Amino acid sequence: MKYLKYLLLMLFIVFIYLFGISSTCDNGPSDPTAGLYHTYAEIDAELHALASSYSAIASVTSIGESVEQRDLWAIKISDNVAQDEDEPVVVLFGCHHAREWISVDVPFLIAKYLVENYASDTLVARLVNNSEIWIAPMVNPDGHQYSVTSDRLWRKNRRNNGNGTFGVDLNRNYSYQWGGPGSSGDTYSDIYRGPAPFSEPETQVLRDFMQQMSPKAMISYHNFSQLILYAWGYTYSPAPDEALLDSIAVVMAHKIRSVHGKDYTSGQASTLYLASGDTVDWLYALLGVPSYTIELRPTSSLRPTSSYPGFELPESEIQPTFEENLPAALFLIDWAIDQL
Ligand code: 0X9
Ligand code: CA
Ligand code: ZN
Repeated sequence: MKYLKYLLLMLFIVFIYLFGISSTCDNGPSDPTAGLYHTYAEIDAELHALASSYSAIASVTSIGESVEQRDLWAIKISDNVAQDEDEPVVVLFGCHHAREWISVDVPFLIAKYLVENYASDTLVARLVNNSEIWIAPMVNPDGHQYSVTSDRLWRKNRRNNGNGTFGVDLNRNYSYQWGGPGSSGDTYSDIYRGPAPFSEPETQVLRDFMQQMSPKAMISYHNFSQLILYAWGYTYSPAPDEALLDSIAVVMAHKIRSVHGKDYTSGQASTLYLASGDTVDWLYALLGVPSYTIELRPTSSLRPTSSYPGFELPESEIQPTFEENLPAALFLIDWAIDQL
């Protein structure tokens, strides 16, 4: 009878041990799931898996770290991928805004499509052979993780503002026209611009990356509203290259519509609303190259309801949203190659 106490103690220890192990497995609190959408851990693993399966044309690099020291992963896709060749660079970004989960999956699926179809598709091969395509599908990993684990509608990064509020809007933190209309100096605001231009490690990383790469074209994916937006966003005045920016946007909209019939409206960003310090204005001011914010599904005419919420695009729409955006991205890469 006196051994029963020890037996129960042993069982208790075994139970605690097993419980501890199960909580570190998939879907435990340390490894959350976003259903069919990709989490940070899944993007990390899958980008590395693509690069190891297709090492001749794909490599993964950490271009820098977030506030909470997560890597900002980018996959480079090109022939002779280990070499920095004299080929036009095209950059695709996803997830400046944490809750915009589809903006992660679309550029990720484009990367996957390019490497998996290189051997069989002559168009893909020509584009990959003649350009250097850099795709960073999750540039706000801390915010995204927070959106998955704690607050689905989180938008900003996870900067501790020091007054009980968190987060800077990365798409208001770029230096060009920083502090202008459509941004806020209030730390609690969802469009808080940060204490200074490029105050955030994420935007510093993206600034340094784009300065080093000198891309010939760029797309930054967001959602929602189905729009293709170009500079300027900080003013209603037209950009010097408005005609070129618009003509490329019109072709991309046409290509998108041809896949599943979805209408993406092209136009100057300020026609949506004025916003200062965004990615597109900064890159266009720096290099004058075609740069776009693509706002993915859903359309804004369907007001969010419990059955069709704006940022929470149903999982069944991940694949079609990728499919319709693929030819638009391929067109922009092709355009960049033609500029040589
Ligand atoms: O407000 C933004 O940063 C973007 N929309 S979102 O709903 N994804 O947050 C739009 C940025 C477009 N740029 C300007 N209007 N300046
Ligand atoms: Ca190359
Ligand atoms: Zn956004």
